[in-house]
Amino acid sequence: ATPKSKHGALVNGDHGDDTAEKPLVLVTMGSDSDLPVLKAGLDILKEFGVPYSLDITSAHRTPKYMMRIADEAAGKGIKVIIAAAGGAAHLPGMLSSETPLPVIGVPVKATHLDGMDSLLSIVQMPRGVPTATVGINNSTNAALLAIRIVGAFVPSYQAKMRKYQLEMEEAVIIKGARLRI
Ligand code: RP5
Repeated sequence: ATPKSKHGALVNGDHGDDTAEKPLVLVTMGSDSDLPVLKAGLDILKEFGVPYSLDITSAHRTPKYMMRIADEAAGKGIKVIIAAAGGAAHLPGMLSSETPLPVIGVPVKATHLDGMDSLLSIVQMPRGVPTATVGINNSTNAALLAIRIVGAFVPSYQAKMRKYQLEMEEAVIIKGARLRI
């Protein structure tokens, strides 16, 4: 079972002993119903070996806890926050208003508006409160962007990103070669 941090957040790579790495990325979401959308991104973070913590912080249901998490993240060594939310998706923007860290919002397709509501809620931030926004349900790109940000300061993560890009390129070229006549 994945252990819990001091605030109840789940931490990957944390085996409850002193060897556990401190999380560099905080992945949070408005509801546990967003978790399936985040799975692809969490798999990427695991693949790259980037330690992350996982939590639920709702802008509407747990506003005080959300603000506390935003206040404390940088001091805990977190470098990037990924925040997923659907519908009136205020979570990424509200976190961004309170933390100096980069925040990447993942718009979740959660209502009859097919994620357009979430996308517009996250992308249309007022000047001064930047919030990076990936495509609807695209937690893969949120994780890759977070790794690129961390990789700007950690050469080993940047090297893994370069390898990932080269492998992706090779895979497409091989597929094309199979189709070409
Ligand atoms: C948002 O409302 C959450 O991020 C979720 O995408 C959506 C629906 O939440 P639940 O009603 O499923 O908990 O706050």
